[in-house]
Amino acid sequence: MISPRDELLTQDILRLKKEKSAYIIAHYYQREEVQALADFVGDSYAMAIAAKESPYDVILVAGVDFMAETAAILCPGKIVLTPEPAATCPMANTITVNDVLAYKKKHPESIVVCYVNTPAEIKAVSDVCCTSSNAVKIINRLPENAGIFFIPDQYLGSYLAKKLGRSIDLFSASCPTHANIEKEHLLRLKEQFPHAQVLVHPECHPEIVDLADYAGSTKGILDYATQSEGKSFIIGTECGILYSLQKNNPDKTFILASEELICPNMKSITLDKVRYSLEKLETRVTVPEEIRAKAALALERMIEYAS
Ligand code: CIZ
Ligand code: SF4
Repeated sequence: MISPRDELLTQDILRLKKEKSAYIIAHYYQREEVQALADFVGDSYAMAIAAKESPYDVILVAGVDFMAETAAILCPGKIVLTPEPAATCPMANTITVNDVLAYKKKHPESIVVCYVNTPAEIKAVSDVCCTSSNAVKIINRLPENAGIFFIPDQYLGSYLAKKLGRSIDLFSASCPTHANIEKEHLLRLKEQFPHAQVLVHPECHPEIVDLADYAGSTKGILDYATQSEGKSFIIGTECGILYSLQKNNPDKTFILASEELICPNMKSITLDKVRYSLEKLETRVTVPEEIRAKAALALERMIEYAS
């Protein structure tokens, strides 16, 4: 339910959006009131395509920094705004350019596949990007005998290695939010709701993925729940997804696999900050041209392989 104050803020934002000819793109993990006013809500892959294809000159990205950076990389002529420049992804920030260069020196023939949850300078030293919704497709496009270094999410990487039956070198990072699902708690929920299907994100620990009926990206979870004959689902990803799940499936029941599936960085974007950002056209997200051009190659390759 949206509060009266949020309703006023929403009206202000919609007015400013028109005035500034701006387009608002939000991630599924955003607060409900932010998703509700966005022009487009999606996962990071769909957000990147929406930014690239948007005819608007001003794009406000309601998501963490790598999502706004991706829009800036793909849309060099446009003004890309973030309502909260400090909103970042702790997992994305664990890997350094030196980590990647050191690996490449040791394994010059290997292909570096970079999860979109990375800063621009990491994309710039990678061969191809992927998101959780297209990672299988991307890796299947690589030569069968190629060595692969998947960065930085070790759990998504090991999920892909298992699913595709190929050996993949991994980095050691993982998502602190998805780590909040406890196996014992999930087992209790499964007992309590025996008819519920368990749908989880592959950023979860493998022992959680092993207990699931389905593992996939946010978009994958959304599509699975929408198409399923099932009536109840235990959801193992960030709580913001409940908004779209419930909106698309008003008659189905969704139970979070943990009360702590909250990404504080995603939630740091509020309606007040969105309004300020549009009013002042701040904070603008830019990427130095030398890095942008190289990172764009890895992102464009992802788009080509995924389409
Ligand atoms: O790729 C994304 O948008 C994230 C962070 C999750 C997902 O699976 O969609
Ligand atoms: Fe990063 Fe995890 Fe938050 Fe996604 S949910 S932005 S991976 S910390």
